[in-house]
Amino acid sequence: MPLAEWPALKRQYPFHQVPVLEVDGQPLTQSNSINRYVAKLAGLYSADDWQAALCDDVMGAVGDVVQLVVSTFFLSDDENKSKREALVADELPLYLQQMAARLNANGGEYFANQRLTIADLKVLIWIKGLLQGHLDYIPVGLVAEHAPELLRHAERIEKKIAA
Ligand SMILES: N[C@@H](CCC(=O)N[C@@H](CS)C(=O)NCC(=O)O)C(=O)O
Repeated sequence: MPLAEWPALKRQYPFHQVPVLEVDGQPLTQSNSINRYVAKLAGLYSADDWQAALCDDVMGAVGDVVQLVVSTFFLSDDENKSKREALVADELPLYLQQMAARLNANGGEYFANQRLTIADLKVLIWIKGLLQGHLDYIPVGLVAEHAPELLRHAERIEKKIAA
């Protein structure tokens, strides 16, 4: 889809945003409600309330930091540069370090439940995005610098889901 078509196309969605998952004619409009729903179907959520809350917490935090980067997408280059440099100096290291600490606090292998959950997948997608080098002014070395544990987590989870 050419980007020029998006402003008209998005009006079909309830909040003029994606993602949207439609199930039996009803839309789910929030990434994390979609994540939770499909994770439950796939056995990647926890039946334990506390472990489920840990999954939710990780998904919410990653959603917040991703939204900070998304908010720079349609800025002028100057504004984009200054906003992203501020993120690189402040919020991105904070979220990377906090997520690494969270992983360590839960045993170092998984974010919750001592097994693969949707929280691991949400973090994996975020980290892969940061490593791709598609985001101007956001150095790819940021993850290695602030959260090497998350690099190892990403490698492990990718291997596990490919197996
Ligand atoms: N709270 C929503 C936010 C979704 C959101 O921000 N979607 C952005 C793309 S990442 C969007 O579709 N924005 C409309 C636009 O770019 O025109 C969620 O967590 O799923």
